[in-house]
Amino acid sequence: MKPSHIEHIGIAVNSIEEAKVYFEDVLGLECYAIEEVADQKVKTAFFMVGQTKIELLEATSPESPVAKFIEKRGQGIHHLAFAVENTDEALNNAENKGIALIDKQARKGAEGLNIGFLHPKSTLGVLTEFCSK
Ligand code: CMX
Repeated sequence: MKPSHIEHIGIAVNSIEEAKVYFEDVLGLECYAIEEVADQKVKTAFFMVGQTKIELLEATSPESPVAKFIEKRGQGIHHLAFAVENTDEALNNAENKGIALIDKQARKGAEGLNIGFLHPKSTLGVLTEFCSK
């Protein structure tokens, strides 16, 4: 059940086009994929740093969790995603230990990964995601 590594760090941004400039020109990272995840109402852009990714998140609708987040808190770190062997098992394990789940079961996220979220109220204010292949 122990996560193998931090799969990605999600950062909420107003505009991927504008935010990309910092990651590319200042940090020298390469944006290797841009993908819309309709289910989550976001557009995503990915950069690799070692075995961890930076995931930029731009809302595609005012009802997107990312739009609500930016409205309340402004741009910034939105969530932390752990790579696990099996997302459903990791969610079950967390629930059995009293953690409130956002997703009872894994669903498909960016890059075809199986993803599931834990509620930030149960995880020290940090929206937490499990990801597995
Ligand atoms: N990190 C920490 N706290 C967060 C948060 C975040 N990313 N987003 C919301 N919250 C907090 C709010 O600040 C608020 O706290 P207070 O009650 O103290 O004010 C509380 O959660 C409720 O916030 P809300 O704006 O009323 O939003 P909702 O309850 O409607 O939704 C959440 C919050 C976390 C359940 C929702 O954003 C969610 O389901 N997130 C998971 C899915 C997601 O974020 N998808 C986008 C990324 C997808 C991807 O990576 O592919």
